[in-house]
Amino acid sequence: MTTTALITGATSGIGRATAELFAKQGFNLVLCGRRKERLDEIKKDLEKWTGVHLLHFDVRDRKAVFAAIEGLPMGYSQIDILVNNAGNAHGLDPIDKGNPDDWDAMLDINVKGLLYMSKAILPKMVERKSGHIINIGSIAGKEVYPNGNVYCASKHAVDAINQGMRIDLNAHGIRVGAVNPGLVETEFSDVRFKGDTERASNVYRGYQPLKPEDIADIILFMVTRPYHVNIADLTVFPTAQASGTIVNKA
Ligand code: NDP
Ligand code: 8X3
Repeated sequence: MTTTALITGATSGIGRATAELFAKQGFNLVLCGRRKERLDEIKKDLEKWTGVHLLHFDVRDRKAVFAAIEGLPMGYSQIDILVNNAGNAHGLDPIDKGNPDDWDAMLDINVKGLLYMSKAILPKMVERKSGHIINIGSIAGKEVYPNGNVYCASKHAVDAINQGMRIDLNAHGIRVGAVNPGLVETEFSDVRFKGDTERASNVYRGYQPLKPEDIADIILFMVTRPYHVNIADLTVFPTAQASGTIVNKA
């Protein structure tokens, strides 16, 4: 039977690269994001390989999340793989100068959005006693770096939720694992620095950052292991990076 995968945040970066790789693998896809035109473009592009169903909502909107999952059409309603990827950093400020709107965005999207998606999809996985959840964490969920405060808190929460899910879903035979990337060149820094493209591209200068395709490869590897193999937690850096704060730049 065809595998169906749902990817949140499929309109750019890691989510988009994963969608493309999964499509080439022949997985049936449910792709989510807020930017509808991007989703339409991606569907057009990937339909040469596989079936694609689009869901257009903000993961912060709990009702919209549940309505979208309940309304999945035949052929897309059995989600075998959930990639909880949607998320971003908003700002990079010392805690006393941080903007509470940025804090709300990071906690609501990166933590609560991930929970809503999982809650909406889990009942059928539990019923079938099978499924695979991949949570996209970060090195920011393993270490705290200067001015990272609330983004790091949101990704530490993802780390805890990943562990908690694995424990609670163990009895149901559901695989749960996290990928925790270091620096990946995507739209991440454009969002973090609110469209300051010069500051954003500086993050990736002077060394070779990871590409979103590098993370997609790892996600594909995780979901294509035999069912008795669950990669629980995986941290990946560009070779030039040694920790959240140590990057060997030219
Ligand atoms: P991008 O900014 O390129 O992609 C983020 C994706 O998340 C977009 O598709 C965006 O879609 C979606 N998204 C953001 N907010 C919402 C929302 N409220 N509702 C629905 N979808 C949303 O960044 P990345 O690909 O880098 O980020 C993907 C994940 O990887 C994130 O969880 C990030 O924290 C994590 N990560 C990134 C690293 C990096 O260095 N780039 C390193 C470690 C982890 P749209 O705007 O269309 O809604
Ligand atoms: C994204 C990587 O180092 O900007 O999670 O936090 S970092």
